[in-house]
Amino acid sequence: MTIVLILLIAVVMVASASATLVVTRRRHPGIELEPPPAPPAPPTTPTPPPPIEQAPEAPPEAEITPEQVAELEAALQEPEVAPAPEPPAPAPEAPPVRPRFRDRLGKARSLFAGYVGSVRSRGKINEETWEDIEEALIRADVGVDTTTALLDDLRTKVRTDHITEPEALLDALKADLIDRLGAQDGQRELRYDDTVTPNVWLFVGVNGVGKTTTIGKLGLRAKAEGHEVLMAAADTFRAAAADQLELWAKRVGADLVRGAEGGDPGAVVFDAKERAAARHTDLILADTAGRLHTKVNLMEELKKVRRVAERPPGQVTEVLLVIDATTGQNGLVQAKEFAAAVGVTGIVLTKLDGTAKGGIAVAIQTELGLPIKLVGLGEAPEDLVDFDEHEFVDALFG
Ligand SMILES: Nc1nc2c(ncn2[C@@H]2O[C@H](COP(=O)(O)OP(=O)(O)O)[C@@H](O)[C@H]2O)c(=O)[nH]1
Ligand SMILES: [Mg+2]
Repeated sequence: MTIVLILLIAVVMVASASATLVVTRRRHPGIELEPPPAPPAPPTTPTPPPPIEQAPEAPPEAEITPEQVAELEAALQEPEVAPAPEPPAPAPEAPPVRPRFRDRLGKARSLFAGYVGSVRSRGKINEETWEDIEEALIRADVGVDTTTALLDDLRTKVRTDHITEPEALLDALKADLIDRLGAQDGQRELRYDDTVTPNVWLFVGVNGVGKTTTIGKLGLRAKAEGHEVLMAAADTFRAAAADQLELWAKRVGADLVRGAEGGDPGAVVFDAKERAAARHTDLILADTAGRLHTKVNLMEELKKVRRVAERPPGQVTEVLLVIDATTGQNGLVQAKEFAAAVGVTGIVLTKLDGTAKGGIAVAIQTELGLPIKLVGLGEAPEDLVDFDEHEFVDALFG
C-alpha cells in the first residue's frame, strides 16, 4: 500500500514538471530554459515565465506585392512635402542709419589727405605749402576762380593773424571753406508753403544724374513727415522713365500722374495739379526728362513746363537742379544754364559717394550763390541727406 502511494506521488510530480515545461516553451520558443526549479509548483498554477531580456523574434518576412513596390517607388519619386517650417519671426528692422559724410566721401577724402599730410609734415609755411593747397583745391574740382579767391583770402589771413604754423593755416582754410559753403538762415531748407495747395517741387537736370531716384527718396521722407504726395511723370521721353517713377510711387504710397510716351510734359504737370487740388494732395514732386543744358529747344520746353506748374491752383516752391558730383566742373556750367532758364532754387548734389572729389559744391555755392540743399551719399533712401557744410569740410580734412 505504502509502495503504491509513493509510486503515485512520483508519477504526479513528473507529470506536473513536464506540463510546466510545455507551457513555457509555447510562450517563449527559443528561450533556453533553466532547469526546473525545485520544489515544483502545484500543477494548477504554472510558473510565470522568466523576465524577457531579448526582443521577440521578428515575424517571418512578409512577401512584398508588386502593388506595394509600385507604391513605394511612387512615394520615393514624389517625396512627401514636409509641412513648411514656421518662418522665423522677422528680426525687427533696424531703423535706417543716416550715413556720415566721412564714411562716404572716400575719393575726396583720400585726395585731400595726401596734400594735408604733406602741408603738415613741413613744420613751416613755405612756397611748397601754397603749391600743395592750390593743387589740392584744383584737383578737387573747386575750380580756378574759387581757388584763386580762397588763396588770396588765406594769404591775407596769414599776414593779419600772424599765422606761422601749417596746422593754423589748415584751420584757416577750413574756416574759409565752411564760410563759403554756408547758407543764410533758412536758405538750406526745402521750401514748403502751407498756405498753398499743392506745393510743386520741380526736378531738373541732365540725364542720369539721379532726378527720379531723388524724387523717390524725397517722397519717402515727405510721406514720413505727413505730406500727401503726388508724383508727376513729366519725363515723357521714354515710357521706362515713367515706369521707374511708378515703382517709387508704389513704394512711397504716393499718387501718380503719367502721360503718353512722347506726350506733352506740360500737360502731365497740368493734370497733376488738377488731381492734387481735387484730392487735397499738398505736395507734387514733378520729374522731368534729362536734357542737355546746351539744347535750346529742350530748355525752352522746360521753361514751358515751369510756366504751367506756376499756374494756380498751387505754386512752384522749389526748382531743384540735380547735379552728379562726379561730373566735376561741368556741373557748374549746367547750373548756370538751368538757373538762367528756369530759375533754380536749390541744388541736389548726388553721387558724392562715388569718385566725386567734392569741390564742385564749393564752386556752385560760391560762384552761383545757389544753396546745396541735399546731397546723395549712396543709393539707399537714407543716403539722401541734408547738406551740412561743417560735416562736409571736416570729412574732407579728417
Ligand atoms: N552711388 C550713388 N548713386 C546714385 C545716387 N543718386 C542716384 N544714383 C544712381 O544713379 C542712377 C541714375 O539715377 P536716375 O534717378 O535714374 O537718374 P535720372 O536720369 O536723373 O532720373 C541710378 O542707378 C541711381 O541709383 C547717389 O547719391 N549715389
Ligand atoms: Mg529719370
